[in-house]
Amino acid sequence: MRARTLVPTLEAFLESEEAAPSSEPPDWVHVLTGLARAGTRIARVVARTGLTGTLPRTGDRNVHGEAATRIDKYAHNAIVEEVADAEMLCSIISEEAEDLMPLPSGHPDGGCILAVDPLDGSSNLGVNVPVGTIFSLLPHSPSDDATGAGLTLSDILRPGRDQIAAGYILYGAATTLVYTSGRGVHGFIRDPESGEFLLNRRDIRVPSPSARHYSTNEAYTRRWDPRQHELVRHFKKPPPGGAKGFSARYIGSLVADIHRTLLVGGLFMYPAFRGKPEGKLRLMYEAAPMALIMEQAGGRATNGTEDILDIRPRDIHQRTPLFAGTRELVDLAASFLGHGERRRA
Ligand code: P6P
Repeated sequence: MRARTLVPTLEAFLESEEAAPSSEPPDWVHVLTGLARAGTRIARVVARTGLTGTLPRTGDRNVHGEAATRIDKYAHNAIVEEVADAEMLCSIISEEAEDLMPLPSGHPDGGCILAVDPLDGSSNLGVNVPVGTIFSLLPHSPSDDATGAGLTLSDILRPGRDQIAAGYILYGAATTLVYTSGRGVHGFIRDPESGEFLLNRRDIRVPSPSARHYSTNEAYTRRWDPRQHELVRHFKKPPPGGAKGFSARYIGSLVADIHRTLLVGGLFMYPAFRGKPEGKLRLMYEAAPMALIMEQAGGRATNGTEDILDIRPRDIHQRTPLFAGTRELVDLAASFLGHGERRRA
């Protein structure tokens, strides 16, 4: 029998990579392993969506007026249950909850806030398109009331550069967990036999030169700013000297589009446009975690001109335009959209 090469599980990797020698791993690791347990539960329900009818509308609407489905609620509840025991956690921001969710009173004094989109893109499940959970861990000063009720806005509304860790779980052909704690980006695949998340990509880097992909929903072309028009027209121009041109790639599921961009490069764009003056994507639990992943992998993420990680949120559900991917392509976008000099990719 071929010896199975021993690859570290998520827990073993965290213990060896995130803990100082001969000491306990930092408490946020318990939140991450809790998210992995929730991801396992969510993956099972996602895989059976077609059989169990978990997609129908619950009849209520989420905080943004979008029709919520049973599986969105399930994902939110699974995450809250699985991370609630983490000693480190003091409060949760969720796309599925209007306000900050303080943890049950008497919860041990936590050291971080979890901002999460429990199941981004769930409307795609009906046609079996990959969807995902996006998470961000932010610090908060332990002196505050541990139940989270006493948290101050300045504790919660922190720029993405303050994140302790961030990442996503992609429910696709394989269930993949990707995270960073500021020391590189690492990818794990869930082994259906053992149920363990096994390391399959250590220190992921956005390739350069990257795939010549641009990724955006061109149905909104009529509503774009003229500079956005010019940028996409630039991608469509035949390159000089017969060099390879750009291809369009757009799945319409943020975690899937970002995961492809992380692994092969390119430029993902969800710009602001007429009718969506701040774009569609959420800053704290979609753009900021993806921005930390991209920067840690050698890429970049902006709102078109300003780094996402430098933006201080005004409210927990604030939206932002997002341009993320290969550094030189994000810089190129900024040269079209900002006031910098025009550059050619
Ligand atoms: P559009 C899914 O609904 C989502 O929130 C993201 O996953 C995705 O990137 C975006 O919306 C797609 O939006 O307007 O292109 O359908």
